[in-house]
Amino acid sequence: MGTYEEGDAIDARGLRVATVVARFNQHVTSLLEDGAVATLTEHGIVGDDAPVLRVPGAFELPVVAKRLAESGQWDAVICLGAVIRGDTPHFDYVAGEGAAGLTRVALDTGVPVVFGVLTTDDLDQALARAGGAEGNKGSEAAATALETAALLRSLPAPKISAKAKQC
Ligand code: INI
Repeated sequence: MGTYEEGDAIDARGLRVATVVARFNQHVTSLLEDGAVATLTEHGIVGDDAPVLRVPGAFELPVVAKRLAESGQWDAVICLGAVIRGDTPHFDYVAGEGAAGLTRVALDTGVPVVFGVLTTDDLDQALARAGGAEGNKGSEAAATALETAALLRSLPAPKISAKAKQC
């Protein structure tokens, strides 16, 4: 069974991973996108196996992630965004509902939906996490997507769906 320790090579062969990027705060999210694409490419996931789609803001990530996850075509969906408190009177709604929506999509569909959304107090903190002093959270989100998808692939297929169980 494919459980990984930090630093282990991930067996990403054959995985197909879609990335959705919020355009809001694009000067930050484009850096997250660069990190995610670089990590996917390092693992050989490129071209039609690694499309990048864009949405207006982080609030729109869940609905697009849901459509992708429900298509059955993707082993994981990476969602990237930047919600910055300083500029955002409705920070809590955008960040909170975005996170809740992505969690729901992952649990409803069984497809890993990775939360690569920065939620910071200011632009400097966001830039530090988008390829600056704190690393690149887009790259980390891609590694998380690959590891989780590879683990799920190694586990037995579900026999009962979450929805059927509730009935
Ligand atoms: N969207 C973001 O991704 N980041 C933000 O910081 C942000 N701010 O500041 O408001 C933001 N707002 C837009 C939001 O995601 C939706 O696109 C909009 O509310 C329309 O639904």
